[in-house]
Amino acid sequence: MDALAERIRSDWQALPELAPLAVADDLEAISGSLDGEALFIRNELRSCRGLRKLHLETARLGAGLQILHCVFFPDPRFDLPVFGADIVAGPSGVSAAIVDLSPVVGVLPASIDAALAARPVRRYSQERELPAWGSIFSPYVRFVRPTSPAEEQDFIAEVGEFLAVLADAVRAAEPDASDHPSTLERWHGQLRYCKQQKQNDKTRRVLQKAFNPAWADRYIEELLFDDPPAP
Ligand code: BLA
Repeated sequence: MDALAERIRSDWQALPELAPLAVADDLEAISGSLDGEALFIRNELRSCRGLRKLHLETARLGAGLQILHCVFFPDPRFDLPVFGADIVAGPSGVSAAIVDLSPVVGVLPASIDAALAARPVRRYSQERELPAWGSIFSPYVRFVRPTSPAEEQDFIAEVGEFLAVLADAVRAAEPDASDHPSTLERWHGQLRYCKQQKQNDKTRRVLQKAFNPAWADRYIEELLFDDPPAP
């Protein structure tokens, strides 16, 4: 978890015009307790040229559960995919590790598709099945349960590869006008991405249990998958 968070933080430093993005005071560092166990969530937000919101959440919920959640949402004026990663670890190790560059208009931009296709193929002993709402992900999505330190390192390397492909695309991308039909189509695609992610009951249940249902709903609606503002 810590190695991956460091990897993401160092990779986003290289993005053009990286700037802090405001996060509500009560959502930046959240602590609470559940059955006497400490809960802690840290949220880091940035923006850069081409990406409207870069979000890294690191959470420790009780002694058992550690979560890394990361989404980079594109500025809809740019033809860029959504970067997403989610790692969930329990006392017995990482149970879910997922990373993707997800298209917002059905298919990935051709140069990104080609770059992802050209990556070395990595195999994991336990590949996992995507839930139905996972139709938003690209054909290159990785969803695995790493079962050894070597597989964990492989997964971190893969996240680095996805981020490198995105960083190249960010540097090359030129914006369309705010009222361009492609911009509007990509904005609608991002709304759909957020709507699908909100169907992940596992995220909602964990947050509801650790905090309370109203707080969990607000957290999901306002920070994790808030609707993108109209371009
Ligand atoms: C699964 N997400 C999970 C699980 C938990 C969370 C507990 C179940 C773990 C397992 O099946 O082994 C919990 N994830 C959280 C919480 C946060 C979080 C509390 O991010 C708080 C911030 N989820 C995302 C993003 C992706 C994602 C960005 O937030 C992908 C890009 C994917 N998480 C994802 C998927 C599953 C998952 C696909 C498996 C869901 C399933 O099998 O039904």
